[in-house]
Amino acid sequence: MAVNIGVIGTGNIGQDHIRRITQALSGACVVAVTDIDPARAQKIAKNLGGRAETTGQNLIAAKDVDAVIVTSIGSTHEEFVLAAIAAGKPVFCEKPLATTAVACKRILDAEVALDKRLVQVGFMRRYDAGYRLLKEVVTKGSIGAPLIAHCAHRNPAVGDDYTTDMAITDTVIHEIDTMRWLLDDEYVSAQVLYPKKTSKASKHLADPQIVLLETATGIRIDVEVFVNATYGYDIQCELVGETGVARLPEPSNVLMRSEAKLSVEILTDWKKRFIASYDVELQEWIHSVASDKITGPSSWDGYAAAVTADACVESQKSGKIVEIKLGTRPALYHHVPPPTT
Ligand code: NAD
Ligand code: ISE
Repeated sequence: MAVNIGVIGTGNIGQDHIRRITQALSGACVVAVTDIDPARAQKIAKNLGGRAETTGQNLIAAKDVDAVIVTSIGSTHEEFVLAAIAAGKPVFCEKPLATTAVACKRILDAEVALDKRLVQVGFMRRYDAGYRLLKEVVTKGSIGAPLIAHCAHRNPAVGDDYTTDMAITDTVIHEIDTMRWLLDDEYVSAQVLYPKKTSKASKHLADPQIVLLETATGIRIDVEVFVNATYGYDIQCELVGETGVARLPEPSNVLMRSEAKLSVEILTDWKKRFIASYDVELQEWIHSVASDKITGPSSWDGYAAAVTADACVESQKSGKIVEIKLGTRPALYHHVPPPTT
C-alpha cells in the first residue's frame, strides 16, 4: 500500500521532492501540502490533485497523512518535527534538523522518550554514488588509515540575504555530516579562518572561509567554503591515507574536443549535482516508512552536526579553536550503521 505523505513548505526543494515522489519514485503519494504562502500551497495542491492544509500542525494531525516531509525554512523545523514525533508519525526533515544544538537536543529527547526512531534528516550526500565509493575505499582500508581530508564546497553565487554564519549552518553542514559518516569518527574541535575576501560577495558576507575540523582519532579536515565562486557548483573531497590518496569522482559529463580545447562542462545547480542522491535518499526513506524501520541519518546525526556548526559559528566570531563535546549517544542510535551501499 502506498505511503501517504504530507509536505510542509512548498518552496525550492519542497517542490523538487514533490516532483520526485510523484514522477520518479514508487510506493508513495503526496496527499497534502502546506505553506505559509497559501496561494503557493494551493497551486501545488491543485496540480497534484491533493489538498492544501492551512498550517503545518493541521497537516501533521490529518488522519490520511501517514508520514511528513519538512521542507520549510530551517527556523521552523523544530516545531514541525516535534509535532510529528508527538503524533507518532515518521518525519523526513531537510537539513538542518534545527538551527541550534539546543533545539536539536529537544528533538533527540522527544524521540528517545518514545524509544522509537521516527526522524530522518536530509543529509543526501550519504546516498551519493561517489561518496559511497569513497566510503568503500575507507572501509576496505584501500588507502590505509585516513590522515587528512581536503574538501571544497563552492556555489556560483548567493543572494543578499545569505549571511556569514549561513556558510556554516546552511552550506558546510553538508561536509560536517558527510565527513563524520565517511570517516566514522567524531569531531573534537573546530576553527574558522578568513582568507582574502572576494570582491563578488556582498558587503556583510565573509567569503570565502576555511573551516578546520579535528576528529577524535586525530584526522584533520579542511573545508573551503566559497559561495560566490562564480564559475559553477563544485564539490571536492580528497582523502589522504597512510598508503594512498582517494578523490571524490567528478560528476560524469561529456568530454568535448572543440575550438582547440579539451573541456568538460561544470554543473551550476546543486539540484542537478545531487539529483540521483535525493532520489535514492527519498526512495529508501519511503521503503523504511513502509516497513516501519527508519535507518537513514538520525536525530543524533542532526544533533552532532548542529553541535559542530555551533562551534564553527563561535569560532567565526572569536577566531579561536573551539572544543566540541557531544555527550553520550543514546542507545536508540547505537546499532544503526549508516547506509553504505
Ligand atoms: P525556500 O525558501 O525556497 O522554501 C521554503 C518554503 O517554506 C517557502 O515556500 C516558505 O514560504 C515556506 N515556509 C516558511 N515558513 C513556513 C511555515 N511556518 N509553514 C509552512 N511553510 C513555511 O527554501 P528551500 O531552498 O526550499 O530550503 C528549504 C529547506 O531545505 C531549508 O532547510 C534548506 O536548508 C533545505 N535545503 C536542503 C538542500 C539539500 O541539499 N539537502 C538543498 C536546498 C535546501
Ligand atoms: C543549500 O541549502 C544546500 O543545501 C546546497 O546543497 C548547498 O550547496 C547550498 O550551499 C545551500 O545553500
